[in-house]
Amino acid sequence: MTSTVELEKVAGLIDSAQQTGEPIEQFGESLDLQTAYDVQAKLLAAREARGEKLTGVKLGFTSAAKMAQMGVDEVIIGFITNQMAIENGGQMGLDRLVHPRVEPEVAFRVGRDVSAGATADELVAALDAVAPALEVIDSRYRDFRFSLTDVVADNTSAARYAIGEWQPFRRDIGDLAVSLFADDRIAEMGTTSAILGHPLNVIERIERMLPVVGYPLAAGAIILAGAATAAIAVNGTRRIQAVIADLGQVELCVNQLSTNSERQEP
Ligand code: OOG
Ligand code: MG
Repeated sequence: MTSTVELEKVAGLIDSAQQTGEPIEQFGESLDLQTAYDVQAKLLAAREARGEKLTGVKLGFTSAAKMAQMGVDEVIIGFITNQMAIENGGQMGLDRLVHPRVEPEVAFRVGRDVSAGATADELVAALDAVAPALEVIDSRYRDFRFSLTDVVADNTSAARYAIGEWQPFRRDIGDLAVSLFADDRIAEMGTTSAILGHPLNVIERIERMLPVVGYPLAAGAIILAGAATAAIAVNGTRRIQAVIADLGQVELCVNQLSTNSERQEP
């Protein structure tokens, strides 16, 4: 599928699903990987036209736990915007979400502008902070099922994110214990080594993938390195917290009164 009309149509369907929380069917074979990234670029353009600002990039499927959970085994890249940001400890509404899940991540902050052609060494040299993060993913496809190209077109299920207190950038974060709590009960445990062996290994992937998508990383941009454990469904949970040993914690509160909850998975 290469025609511009089709590209616009797919992007339009995904964009409206992202805005309304109404699920859509998968596109399947009709999308190849390049077309899926072209759809993603259209989604960003539509959001920017509505006044949203790019805040960074996210990687997906950087851990075996996530690949196994979703049956996809290739690292993918998506974008995040200011509209997706929730402050640490802040409220997340469920309206406009289909069936959100939450996962614990490591976030890096870029301290100065870097170009799309930057090398991994240049990228690492530009990092100035690291923090624990929560990513809320929400596949717009029915039943949270998709192929690799479907999920790329759906901006890698990016929906919301919260970042804990930024710490000065450091490299010794390769094997820190990660815990995910749902209403103060432990839901998932893992280690940052689950993220490609060391979260900093994502930078080399970004070096390779940034030229494909061309998203600029300006000073202050965030890089979400990918989940260290499987994701958990939000469902009726009110408070979700991730703790990363030595790095700190991050949490969000779910506003269960906001609607769309009838569409969530059991
Ligand atoms: C795709 C996004 C994967 C991660 O951290 O691995 C991702 C999905 O699971 O829906 O964000
Ligand atoms: Mg993620």
